[in-house]
Amino acid sequence: MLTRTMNTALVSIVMGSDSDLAVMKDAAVVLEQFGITAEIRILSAHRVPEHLVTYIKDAEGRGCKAFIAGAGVAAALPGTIAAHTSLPVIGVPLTSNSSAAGGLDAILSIVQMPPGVPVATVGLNSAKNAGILAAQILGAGNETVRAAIVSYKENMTKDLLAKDQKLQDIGYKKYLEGKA
Ligand code: RP5
Repeated sequence: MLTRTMNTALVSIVMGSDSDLAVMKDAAVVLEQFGITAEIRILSAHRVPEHLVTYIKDAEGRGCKAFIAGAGVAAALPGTIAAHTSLPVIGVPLTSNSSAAGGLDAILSIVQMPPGVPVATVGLNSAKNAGILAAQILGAGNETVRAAIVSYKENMTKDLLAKDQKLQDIGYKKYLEGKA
């Protein structure tokens, strides 16, 4: 577990709307597994721009080390955060009921940043990967977190190999029946 003081979240998870929360909570879940403290906020770059900028500075001042930002449609949130901080920003493009492009609008809004203002963009709705990437960034300077990530990856390997073994043992028909 990383050390923390009161009100210190090492990772800030921000989203543009509460309609994003069902997906974005995946980042919080995986960070919790790694023992990393996170806080979750709803702060749209378009709807509450001044509040967002105030929050970014506040989070930095309290010891935040990385931002994860999820948004749909004209997804300005990750880029706006990146414009206001020197900390790493991970962007999560989200599908949204308002999207006429199935989430492609958000992908393009988030991924194509101008030189000098990068946002590390994960896949559509991939908040879990955003959480893992944030942990890997923090783990580069913290052996405890790094060990937790190594253990997570080892378990993933074991799980996959066990599935392959089961497939060899029972064949694809029974395997699929078991999944149904
Ligand atoms: C974006 O607009 C949000 O990130 C959300 O994905 C999308 C739609 O927001 P709501 O209309 O559901 O609040 O800013």
